[in-house]
Amino acid sequence: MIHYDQIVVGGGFGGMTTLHKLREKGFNVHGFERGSDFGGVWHHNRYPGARVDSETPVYQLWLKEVLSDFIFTQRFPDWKELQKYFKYAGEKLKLYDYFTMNTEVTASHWNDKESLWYVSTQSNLNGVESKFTCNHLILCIGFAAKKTYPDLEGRGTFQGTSFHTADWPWDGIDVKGKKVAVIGTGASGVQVIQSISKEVGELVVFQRTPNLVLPMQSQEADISRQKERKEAYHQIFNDSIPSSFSGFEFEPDTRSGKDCTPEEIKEKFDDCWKNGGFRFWLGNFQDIMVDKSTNRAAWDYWKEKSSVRVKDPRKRKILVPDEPPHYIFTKRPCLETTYFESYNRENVDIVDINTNPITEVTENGLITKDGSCYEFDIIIYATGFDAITGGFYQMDLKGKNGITISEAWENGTYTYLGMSISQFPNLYFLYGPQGPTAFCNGPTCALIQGVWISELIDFTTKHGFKYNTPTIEAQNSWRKYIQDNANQTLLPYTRSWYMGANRDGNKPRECLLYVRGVGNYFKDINKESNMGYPNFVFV
Ligand code: N01
Repeated sequence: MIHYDQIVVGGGFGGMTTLHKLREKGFNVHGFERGSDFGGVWHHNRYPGARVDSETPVYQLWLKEVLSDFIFTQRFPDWKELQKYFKYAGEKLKLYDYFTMNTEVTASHWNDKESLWYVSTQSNLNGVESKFTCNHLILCIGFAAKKTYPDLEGRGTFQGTSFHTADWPWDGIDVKGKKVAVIGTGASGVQVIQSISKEVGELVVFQRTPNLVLPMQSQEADISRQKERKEAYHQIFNDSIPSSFSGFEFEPDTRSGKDCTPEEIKEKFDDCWKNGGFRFWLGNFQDIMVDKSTNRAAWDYWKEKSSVRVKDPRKRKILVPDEPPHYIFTKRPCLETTYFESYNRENVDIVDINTNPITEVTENGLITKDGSCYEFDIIIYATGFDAITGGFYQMDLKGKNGITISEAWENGTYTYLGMSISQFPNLYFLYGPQGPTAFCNGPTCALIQGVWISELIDFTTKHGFKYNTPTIEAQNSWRKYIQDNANQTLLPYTRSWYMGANRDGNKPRECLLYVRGVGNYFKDINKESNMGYPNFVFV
């Protein structure tokens, strides 16, 4: 059986960064990626209109070796440009030699006697199963590793074509003139809808919750500025982490909306709206997700801006209701360009499945509670993911004494620093539960967590320890810290994937994210390492 010092699972930003950092330290590290290439979610999410909501240049690997050549042509690159970028970065960093593609990690079991992880894999090409051992296991599986479908009667009986947005057929699908259903209006749904509405014959959108979408505004990348700043990127990025809230090049306004005059509020909102991207959310007043009056002012502004864009009063009421469906930003907004205008087309309709749920999938289409039968050629499930923790549950992951992750998290999610779990020695993860994750530019998280993990591994190895594991006490207080901070925000009021509450089932409702911002997170984790890891046991 082949042995590695470390195995990295996943070849997106997290896996590429971490493997690169471990290799720099001279370890014998190997990675497995279930897709056929690097990219993680950007390998799998290739539906029409898929493009990232985070801006370049910060949305790229923060590794100096790959910061000077690649020029992004789009401010918010689409999946094609991102796939090109990942290929470039994989080649430049010589990562292809260290990753096995098309390979799913099917099980990872800790062996107490040998202090090793036994990792089982299966090839997606020929089904061949293999086993490996390693000292340390790093899960870089992202927060969207497990797709979810609605639990609908007859879902398998549909005779047309149906698929999840994260499984868009590789050779594309011709929607021209077809009758198409989209179920779900999260980021994936919004992008698909605005993209295919012009091509399809008929489109019916089944919406549970209106998406409080934000304007992308300019899509042009500032290429000359990119070129000018290339050499300084590494410094710019590294200098900005310790004070940044979300890893972007803009910061929340340090004022509280509740202390501002209506004129000041309007001026701020206008500015955020005009400049686009996530500014209306993450560059807005610092109390936007905390104070109900500031939050309400943002909703009122959003509603005024959005409602004028939908002509049909019935459709408008579904898309832009009179009252907020939830506190704005307590669900993840997404960026749009022509989302509302799509509904002004005669071939596009919308059904509010909150009041009139889908009751059945038939051979020909869908039936809703009021008895309406809809016939389709294609049903697109834009129904999202068992986010953040789903990827852990779907792996056969066993720690000390054979404990499963479901057993370890039976009473809620417990981690230390959003990177390790106490009964799972030498196991680490990035961009997952109880880290900044959804409130952090992905590559920023990949860098700060990847570096931190590689240093802990280095420390463990250099001191001749077989393994490290955080104490249960440290884990309990980290969980409390996460929940206490989240409880000061408006997040717990809303059923969202941030709260593990976007799907049916018995996942505990709890905030799964670190809400104090990247800068504070950076300080918290570095406090632990600078003090010599006092909350870890080393054996
Ligand atoms: O998934 P979602 P997504 N019956 O969970 C609905 C990132 N991302 O793939 O809101 C009927 O957001 C559900 O309704 P509700 C980004 O972080 C980024 O769109 O739960 N409907 C919702 O409308 C994003 O947030 C980018 O009431 C059901 C939709 O399906 C995250 O990935 C692009 C249902 C799911 O929306 C996930 O986005 C794409 C059911 N049983 C994704 N279950 C960019 O950067 C769920 N829904 C651009």
